[in-house]
Amino acid sequence: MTRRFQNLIDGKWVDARSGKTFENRNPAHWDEVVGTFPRSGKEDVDEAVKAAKAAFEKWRLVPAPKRGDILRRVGDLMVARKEELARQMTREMGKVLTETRGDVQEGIDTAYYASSEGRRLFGHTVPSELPDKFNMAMRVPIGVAGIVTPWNFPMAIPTWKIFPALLCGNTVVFKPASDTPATATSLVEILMEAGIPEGVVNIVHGGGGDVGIAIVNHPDVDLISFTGSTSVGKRISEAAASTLKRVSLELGGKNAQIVMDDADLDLALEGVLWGAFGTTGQRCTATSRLILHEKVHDRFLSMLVERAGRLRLGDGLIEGVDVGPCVNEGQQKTVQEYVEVGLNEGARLVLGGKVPRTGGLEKGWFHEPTVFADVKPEHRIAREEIFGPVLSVIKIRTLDEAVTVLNNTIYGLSSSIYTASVNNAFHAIRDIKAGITYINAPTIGAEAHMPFGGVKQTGNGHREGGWTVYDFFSEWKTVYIDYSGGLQRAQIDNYDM
Ligand code: UN1
Repeated sequence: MTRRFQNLIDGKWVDARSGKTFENRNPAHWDEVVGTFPRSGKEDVDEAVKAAKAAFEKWRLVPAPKRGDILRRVGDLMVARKEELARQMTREMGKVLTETRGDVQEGIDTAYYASSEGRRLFGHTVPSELPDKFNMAMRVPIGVAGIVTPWNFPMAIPTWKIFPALLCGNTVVFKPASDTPATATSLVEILMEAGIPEGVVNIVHGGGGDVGIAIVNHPDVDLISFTGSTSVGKRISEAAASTLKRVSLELGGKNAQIVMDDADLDLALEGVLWGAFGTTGQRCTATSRLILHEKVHDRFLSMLVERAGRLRLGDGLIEGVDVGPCVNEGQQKTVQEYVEVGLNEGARLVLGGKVPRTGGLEKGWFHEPTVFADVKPEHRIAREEIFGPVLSVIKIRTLDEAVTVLNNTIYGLSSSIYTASVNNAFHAIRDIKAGITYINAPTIGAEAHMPFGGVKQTGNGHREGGWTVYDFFSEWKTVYIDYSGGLQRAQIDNYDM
C-alpha cells in the first residue's frame, strides 16, 4: 500500500483542506510510487501561519540553551536513523547512497552546532559615552520563519535553515520541494519526537505556485529563507517587498575548477569527477566549467574522458553505482536541451550527451555524464546554470585569463583552483568573485560550521551555515540602562559647547 503522507499543522497531522493530493515517484524507477502527499493551498498556509504565530509567544520565552537541548536530541535521533533516512532519500530523489548518507550527516552536524549555539548567541556590551550608563546589544527572536527548500539536499538544506531559526526562538512554516516531501516529513517527525512543542514547526506540502507564494505573501510571516533558482529568488524578493520581509536567498551557480600547468593532475582529476558528476551535477556548488591551462589541456582532457566514461549510471541504492538519475523528467529535458545548445554553439562533444535507453535504465530519468571541449567563455553552456551532469571545458593561457573566465558569469557561489604555487593560490583567492574558494579541492564539500553562500546573483548577501546564519534568524535589540538617577542627554550633556 502506498503511504499517504500529511501536513503537520499546530501539532496535528492533517490532509490538505481541499483533499487534493500529489504523487512522489522514484526517479530511478518511475513506476514506483514513494507516497502521496497533500496538494495544499493558501487556506492550509493560513492555518499553519496562525499556529506558528500563536506558538511563537511561548517558544520565544524558552531559554535558548533549552531550545538547544531539543536540537541535540534531534541530532541523536538522526544518528540513530541515518541509514533509514539515507535510503528513503535515495528512493525519492536518486542520488547515490554514499551521498545521501553525507546529506543526513550534514543535518546531524548542523543539529549539534545549533544545539551548542544555544549557550552562545553572543551579544555585545559597549561603553556608554555617558557616566553611570550601560549599553548592550542582544539577539532577540523575530517571529514566524517561512522555509522554502529544494530537492537536491533534502535533509541538509532544511536543517541549515530550520535549526538556526528554532534555536533563535522563531517558529517555522516549512514548504519542502515537491520532489522530496518524504525526507522532509521524516525531519519534522524527528523534531516532534525530540520535543518541539506543537505549532512551533508546521509543514505544508505542495507546489511553489500555491504554497510557496502564499507563505511569501503572508503578512504574518516575518522572514523567508529560500534556496533554489535565481529566477524564483527574484520573484520571491519582489513579492516579499510588499510586506518588507527579511529574505535570505541561496540561488544558482556556475562554478568552475581551474587547473594550472603546475597542478597535480591526478588530484585535479579526482576533484573534477566528484565536483561535476557527484549528485548527477545537481548541486548549486557543482563544477560545471573546467578551466584548463593550455600546457596540460590535451592530456588532462583525455584523462577526464577516459575516467568519466567509466562512471556507472544506475539506481543509487545499488552498490557500485556512481551516478544516479536526474530528479525528474523536467530536469532530464533541461539537460538534453543544453546538450543541443552546446552542439549548436559549436562546442565539441567529447563524452556522453545522450539519454541511455538500455541496461535497466529505461524507466528512470538518467542522463549520461557529458563533457564539451572547445567551449568559449561567451557560450551559453559556459554561462548558464544547467543543474545536470554536463561539464564545459575552456582552454586558457595564464592565471589572469583563467580568473577572468571564471568570473564571467552572473553567479558567484563556489570556485576551485588546482596549483602547486602558493602565489597562484593567493592571487586566485584575492581575485575570484565567489563566496567560496577551494585550493586543491573540488567546488563541492562545504562544511556545516562554515559560512555558505555566494556573491552576485547567487544570493542577496546573507550566509547560511556556521555562526553567520544566526545573524539572519535573529534581530538586534539595543538596550541602554541609565543608573545615574538623572536625565542624561546623549550628544549634549557630555560636551560643553
Ligand atoms: C547545494 O548544492 O545546494 O558543498 C548545497 C556541498 C554540500 C552542500 C551543497 N555540502 O556541495
